Amino acid sequence: MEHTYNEIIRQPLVWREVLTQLQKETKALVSLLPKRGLNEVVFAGCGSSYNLALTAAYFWQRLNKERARGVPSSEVFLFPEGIFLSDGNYLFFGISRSGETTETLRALESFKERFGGITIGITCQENSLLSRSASYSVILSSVVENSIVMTQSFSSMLLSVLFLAMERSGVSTSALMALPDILDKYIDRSRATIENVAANLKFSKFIFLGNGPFYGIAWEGSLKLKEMSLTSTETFHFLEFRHGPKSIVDEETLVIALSSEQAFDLEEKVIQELVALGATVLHLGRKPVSVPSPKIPEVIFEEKNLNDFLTPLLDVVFLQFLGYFRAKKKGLNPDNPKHLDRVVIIT
Ligand code: F1P
Repeated sequence: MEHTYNEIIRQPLVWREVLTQLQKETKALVSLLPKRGLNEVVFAGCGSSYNLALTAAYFWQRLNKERARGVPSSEVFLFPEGIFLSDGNYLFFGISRSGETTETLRALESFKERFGGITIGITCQENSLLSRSASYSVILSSVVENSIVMTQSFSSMLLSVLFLAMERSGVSTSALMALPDILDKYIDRSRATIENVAANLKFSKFIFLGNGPFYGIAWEGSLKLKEMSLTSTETFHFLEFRHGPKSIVDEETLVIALSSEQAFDLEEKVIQELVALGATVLHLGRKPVSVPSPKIPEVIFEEKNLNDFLTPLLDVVFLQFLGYFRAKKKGLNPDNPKHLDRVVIIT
């Protein structure tokens, strides 16, 4: 079995280790942050870590009622005026599995030079440049990834940011503790649904839809499918897809719809509309669509205690499976994506 497969499937185990670490570390870290007065919290990363930043920012703002945004690391030093005001009080998160990606390191350094504010590194690599340059770091050394594509590192670093955001807001983190067991159960139950969809090579167009916290996850699913199975993909908010892009929908279109609880009714309408136009819709969410169809294969997390903070973490694992199984079906090696390096270093 490839590294990638093992790394996807080991996520329940790794999450347990990560959660044990976070229970020990996050209280102290959160107590070091300014209690109030922040103008904005900025999450920066590249590739998967940028997708993570998008969802992280949603989590943070929603839980802490502090402005937060996710940005590509390069924008921080190339077009900073689009992100920062000259006199703001910012908290900066640099997210990087390797802790060595040049753009994220430059972003952190340029932020420090300009604002001198607190920086937090979220990484899986001990002693990395990121962990040494940030004011504080969460270093997830139990996440060991041999694969080029990010799988358990993505979900574990996102879990860490969610844990920190909850801890700061005073919301109990106990619901997070149940996640590894829930994931275990649904991997057994629903992996085959994804494998079947991935095996259907009639699909030539792949559209990922997600709103709010699911938007970054939709981008991550899109990236996983691209990286592992060399597939062209597109990503939209649900309702945005109606404003033009839906003209490309046909029988060869697979839509991957990540529904939320907050906007389920409208999201479901989009799903039904796209099926009527000929698409097959792989639906991941908490609630099945009201009119089931063979053209809507579903992975439904029926567990009571889930919500729009927790479901995105489960969704992403099944999107990783989609990339993996499609790569296998196409005879590609998911461990070794074309043209990709594990870390992008700019010299
Ligand atoms: C991020 C990243 C990966 C991508 C590729 C290159 O690295 O862009 O998302 O799959 O392998 O690196 P990092 O900064 O999180 O280490």
